[in-house]
Amino acid sequence: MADRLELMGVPGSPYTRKMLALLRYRQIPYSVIWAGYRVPPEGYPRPKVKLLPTVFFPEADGSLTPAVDSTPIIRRLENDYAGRAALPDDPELRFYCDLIEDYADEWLTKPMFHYRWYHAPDRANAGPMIAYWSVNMSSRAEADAFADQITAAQFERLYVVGSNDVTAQTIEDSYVRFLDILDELLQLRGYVLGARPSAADFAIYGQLTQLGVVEPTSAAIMSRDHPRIRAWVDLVEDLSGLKPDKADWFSPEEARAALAPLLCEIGRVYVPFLLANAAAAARGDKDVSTEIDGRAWTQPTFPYQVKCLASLRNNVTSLPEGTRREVEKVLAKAGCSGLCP
Ligand SMILES: N[C@@H](CCC(=O)N[C@@H](CS)C(=O)NCC(=O)O)C(=O)O
Repeated sequence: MADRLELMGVPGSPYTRKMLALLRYRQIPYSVIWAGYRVPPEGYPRPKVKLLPTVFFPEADGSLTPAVDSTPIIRRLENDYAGRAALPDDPELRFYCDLIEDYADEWLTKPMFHYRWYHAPDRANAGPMIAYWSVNMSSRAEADAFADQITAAQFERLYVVGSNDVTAQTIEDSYVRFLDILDELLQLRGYVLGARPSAADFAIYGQLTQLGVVEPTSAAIMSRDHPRIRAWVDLVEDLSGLKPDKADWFSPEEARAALAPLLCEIGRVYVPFLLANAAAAARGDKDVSTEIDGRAWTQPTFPYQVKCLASLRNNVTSLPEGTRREVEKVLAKAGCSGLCP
């Protein structure tokens, strides 16, 4: 099977779904192994950090190297496989692509995890789903026992993404505003950066495969108010037949106008979080305590998201001079100046 890329993941993992949709769009042959680290497949190496999806890259000597973290994996695949790029060449578009992908991976996953475990009807739905995604032939009693265990553990872990009784409204409002903005954006040319999908679309899609389909509360909001987005989630699942063209990307001018509302939303919730998280980490604080969207926000400090901020700032400084000036103006208007070093 060395001519196919193997990856391990579960249907309830937004990052697994992000990766699968990207592989299908890019027409990269793959085999998915539906499994997680609770019952890992025999004979496959384990990565240092056990996250899903895990992609097993074949080496020249026939061995497999496990890799996690969808963002660098997507960049490696852009180098390894030609054509049907998911990253735009234009440096300004590429900057927006990286930023929106990061927001989807790191912020939208807060609504995703919150809706999965915060409200009782959503918890009651998610527990058995996780049990059966993981071991589909379990007896009902075994599945229920596992569901109770995972539900109790995940409910206790809601604080890790910042979900609590004070932030619940902030998180849910941000989901609703995001859907309003995405609905308008998709209406323009079908995808976030024009008439062809990018890593930003696949990152959003991954989170929405859960928020819009699995979690009853957030899925009902999407179906009721944004049927366009609910339909988009089904379409983006398999874009293997789309024929992208270079001219399908927005021009930088089009992108600035089209993306302004989304960038403002990123400036409203995600940038303040990134800045507070990095400041807390720099002080050696184990918790972030700040205000987001007019309400108190508390959660444990996240070292990974300190790296996200550094990487976004590095993207700004690496832009060609003229582009950097334009991007800095766009970011200032959107309340994202914190991303400018
Ligand atoms: N930044 C990573 C995040 C991956 C991630 O957090 N995966 C979750 C599932 S969606 C995970 O593996 N959690 C631990 C587990 O399920 O055992 C990515 O983009 O791939």
